Amino acid sequence: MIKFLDLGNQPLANSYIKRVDLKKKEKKFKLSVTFNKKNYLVSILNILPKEMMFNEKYPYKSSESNTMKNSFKKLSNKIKNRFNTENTLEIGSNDGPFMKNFDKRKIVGIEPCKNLARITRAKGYKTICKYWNVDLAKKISKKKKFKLIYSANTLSHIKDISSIFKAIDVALDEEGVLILEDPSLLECLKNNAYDQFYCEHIYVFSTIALKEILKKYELEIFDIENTKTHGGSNRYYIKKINNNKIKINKNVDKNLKKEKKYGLHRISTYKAFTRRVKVSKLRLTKLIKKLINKKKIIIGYGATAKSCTVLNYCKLNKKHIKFFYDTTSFKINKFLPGSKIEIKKYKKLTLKDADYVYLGAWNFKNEIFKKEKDFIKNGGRFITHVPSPRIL
Ligand code: JHZ
Repeated sequence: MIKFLDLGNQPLANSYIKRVDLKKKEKKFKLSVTFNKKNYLVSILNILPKEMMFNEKYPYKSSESNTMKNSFKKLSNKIKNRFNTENTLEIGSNDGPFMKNFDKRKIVGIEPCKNLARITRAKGYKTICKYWNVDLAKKISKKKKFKLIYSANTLSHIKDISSIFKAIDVALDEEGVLILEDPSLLECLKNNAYDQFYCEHIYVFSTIALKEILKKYELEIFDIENTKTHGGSNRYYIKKINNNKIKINKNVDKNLKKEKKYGLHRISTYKAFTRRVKVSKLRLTKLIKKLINKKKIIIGYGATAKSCTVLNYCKLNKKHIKFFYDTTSFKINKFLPGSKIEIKKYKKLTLKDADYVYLGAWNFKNEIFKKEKDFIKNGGRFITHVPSPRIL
């Protein structure tokens, strides 16, 4: 494993601080990113225990953005037409934006965060509040294996890859389909989106790495969609190698070639990314400090896990960004980890007192711009660091 990026001492990305705890010492860890020359896997170096991150206080809800709700709805319709969804499993069901498009009798969710599992259970969806592993897979598939297993933005959060895929092998029907959706390493590098790395994102997958890993578990990718969600993701359609009924789509090879052409199999590509990340840090801090010197008011939009990496790596705090707006109830009236910038409840029109708005949720730029067209019309401007720091 070769370490190529050092993002400094970072707090836990989703550990928003209560006002009464502001003076308490925060847990921090060294965030650095590595490349494995053998299997091309990119992962963070210091991996925290899962219980520290995914527990009954987990603040992130996928349903907070219309973009994600729409994406899950569109995908559900598509896969219902293409595959057998009579017996579906979702690993990491969060607050249910995927599940809710399915018949309650035909889908089971796995969600280790109690506060989230409670939400889907209350809506009548069977939700198992446990971490995904082989024992759990055996238990739930004893009578009937799953025809479809779906998991979005979850597998990149689980350290033990071998246990993930062994468990999937146990639970998946011989003719079943596994669909995985996670941020694309290629897009992350192209966009200089170093904020895709934080404690929860243990891996950012490429197709070339995933292909190598899957081979070990007798699984293979038969189709790929490049989606726009979360700043550019890949949706991998996977089957058991022995299932010859499904043909491999040409776009699998196309994606592999595209990634190789960019150099995702070479350490030099990652070293070049690191150089760009350092420049990005310098430019963002310069831009923000220049605006502050001109007495401009900057606030933040979307107190994301990604923002935690940017704010702490660039050493930005409330002197630079006055506060953040967010719609998530668990985050409101708390403070961002490390930078200790306050998070306020978003209300329509509240942007009008700011000159500039830093896009913490840059991945939802289109949705946010549509919502804030009056702010833009009246001269308000957004700041982003993706793909390079600038005023939009
Ligand atoms: P968003 C989380 O990362 C954590 P984050 C996790 N590790 C992961 O992988 C991804 O999600 C999928 C707010 N918002 O999705 C809601 C508004 O306030 O970019 C959210 O707090 N107004 C599981 O946190 C945040 O922004 C809006 O109009 O980086 C978005 O967070 C919109 C659209 C969002 O994920």
